[in-house]
Amino acid sequence: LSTRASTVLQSLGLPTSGELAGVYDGQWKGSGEVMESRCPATGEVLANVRTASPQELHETIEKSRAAYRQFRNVPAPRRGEILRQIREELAAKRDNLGALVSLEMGKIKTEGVGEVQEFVDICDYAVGLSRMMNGRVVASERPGHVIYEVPNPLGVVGVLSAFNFPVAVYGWNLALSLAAGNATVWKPSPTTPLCSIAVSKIIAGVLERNNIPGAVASLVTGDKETGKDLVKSRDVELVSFTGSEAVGRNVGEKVASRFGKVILELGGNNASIVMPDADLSLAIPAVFFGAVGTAGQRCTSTRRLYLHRKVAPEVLERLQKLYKSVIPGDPLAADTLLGPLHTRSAIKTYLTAVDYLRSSGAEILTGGSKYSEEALAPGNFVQPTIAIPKSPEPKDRIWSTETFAPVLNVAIFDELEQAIEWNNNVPQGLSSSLWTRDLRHLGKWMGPSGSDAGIVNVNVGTSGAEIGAAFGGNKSTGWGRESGGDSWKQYVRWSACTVNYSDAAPLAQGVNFAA
Ligand code: UN1
Repeated sequence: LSTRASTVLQSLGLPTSGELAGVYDGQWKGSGEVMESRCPATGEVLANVRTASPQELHETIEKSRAAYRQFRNVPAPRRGEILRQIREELAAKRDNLGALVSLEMGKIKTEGVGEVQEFVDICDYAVGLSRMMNGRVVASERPGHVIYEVPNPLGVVGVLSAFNFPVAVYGWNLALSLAAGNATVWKPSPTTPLCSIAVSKIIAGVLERNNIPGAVASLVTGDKETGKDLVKSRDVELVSFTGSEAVGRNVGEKVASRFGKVILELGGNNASIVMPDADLSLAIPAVFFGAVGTAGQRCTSTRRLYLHRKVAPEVLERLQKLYKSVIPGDPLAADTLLGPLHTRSAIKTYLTAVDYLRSSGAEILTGGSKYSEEALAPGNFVQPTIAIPKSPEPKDRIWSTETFAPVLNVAIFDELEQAIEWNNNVPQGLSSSLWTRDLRHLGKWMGPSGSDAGIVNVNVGTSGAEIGAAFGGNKSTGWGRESGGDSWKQYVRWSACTVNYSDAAPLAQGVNFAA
């Protein structure tokens, strides 16, 4: 292993040779296939991970069920105290974990560290929540009666997370699920097993010290089949899935067919709209971060840019300057702004998208190919690209499909209504952003005829949401909500409890059933 990689692994107590156990249910194991973790910047194999056999997955779910039956009786504030300890451990290892995210996923260090911070933040949120998961007292129409709406723990939560946020998205789910009194089984992306092992080790240590069964936070690394089996299991009450629309459709159908609960976080295809009255010194850097940050591999990445005709030339000129200043390279190096795409095959996705742009008559303003520097050749580096497609028509696949790479498509508009229509006329509905200082535009944008996305920002880019609000998208993004807001309410089972304190037993709605 290179010194670069072994320093990161050692800082987290991960072995630098041999095979790692990729399954945890109170004990570390893994007798399924061996999976490679590969560094997207160098191509180096970072680790070989022993994944879950079908039998081990089955046993893990059983152990998590048993753990849930015990854990649901632990008082919620006590569960919060465990989350507080997890938070402390994560914060203490924030830098090292952030570096591991960079090493294995490929995002630059500040974003890797930011992702761990996001987990810390949601832990803080869930600690508070553990004393605030309040039900309701409802007025009864009957004398001497009262109705309580009571949230109780739900059961086992299956979390299937994606490569692009290998730590934070699990964090959102774990924190709420644990506060709610559930057990989770985590199936991470097959290409980021090290992040999941490092995080699970931290959590396991805290659970152990608190005499809580480790299967409250189980881990099953594996491939598609492992994911499918987890999704199918009737012993998993809630499946939280982050990933592509195609897989998400399958997951949704499978879970619905067994009457399970599901949270879907699928593709985004997010637009920024710049009005002529916008403060361009704020808008331009934000679009730059939204489109180029994480090498365009956030669900929330800016993929469409709608510019008012009056500001289009200036915005494009200034944006291109920023694009030209991008330094690609080792995501762990301090001055790097652009890391690699996560997988080799993503290069092909990128090149196919650019080819289609060219062949359909788009103008490529900047970027449009792989980097030719020899030093970058072992990694999956592609140039951030700005294109002006020939037609602004949202139905064209250029506008209607999500390409998980740094490609920004631009169109020019004259009226806000036109831009909002373009913003909305795609299948996805995750994030959207309007740049304006005019209150009237803001009202339109946030109101009934405004953006139909789940995230509707003003003078804030499409990506980089805080944890406090519910995160998620509408339409083909799957309508899921995670993280803050009311998301926690999905991780509990609600009971409507009508209690009669009186000496009579009247029926509701005045029904008379006397013999
Ligand atoms: C994702 O891309 O799957 O809003 C999650 C953001 C991050 C989370 C992104 N807080 O960009």
